[in-house]
Amino acid sequence: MQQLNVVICGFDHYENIDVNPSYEVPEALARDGIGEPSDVDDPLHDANVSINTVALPVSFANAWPTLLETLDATRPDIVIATGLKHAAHSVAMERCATNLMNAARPDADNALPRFEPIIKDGPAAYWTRLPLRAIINDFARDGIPATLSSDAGTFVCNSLFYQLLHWTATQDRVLAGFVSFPPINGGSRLQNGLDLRQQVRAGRDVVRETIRYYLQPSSGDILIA
Ligand code: PCA
Repeated sequence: MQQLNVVICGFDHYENIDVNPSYEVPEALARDGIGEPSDVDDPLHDANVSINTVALPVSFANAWPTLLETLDATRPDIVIATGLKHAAHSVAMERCATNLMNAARPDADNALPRFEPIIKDGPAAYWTRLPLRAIINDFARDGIPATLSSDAGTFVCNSLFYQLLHWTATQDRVLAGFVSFPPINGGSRLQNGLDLRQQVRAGRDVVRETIRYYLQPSSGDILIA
């Protein structure tokens, strides 16, 4: 049985959103777990999974240091970062993070960076190594509306994701990704969105597929940074 440590982070308070899926989904997964293996051949049988969560400030300066504290304390094998996309109608799996901050509104510290790199002289972008194809297939099976997204914008979500992948590139064997959730529908005037159960299910699919891929990578070098 292999011990696998998973960190799932979200944002603690976001504008005037009452129930933030990027806070609720990590909490639900830590509380309720990721479910049973699906059949006898499922690699999930071989994993003893522990999940840690952390809620981050919507701050260019402080989101990443707060996550890094948890990473240093828990030494995870898998890191799933999450955020909220107001205008989204589906769960978006982010494919890459770009080295750009360009805020249209101030963050929690009133910072408003315009066309600035996140890491001076850093690569233009980093690709995630999450098994996006398998995840999207699971979403289809579970009836979860989903998209592949080419970036998480230019606000704090993208900045956090870029710094996470920059850090991941220095680690031996860590898989990291970013999930953008739509608003939770039902309780507000927002027309777009998905109910919380669907979003928790999406989060569970992401973690389950990433663990499977971690244990049985489909290509020999895929986890080598
Ligand atoms: N969404 C914002 C920051 C925090 C969040 O959940 C963004 O799109 O960058």
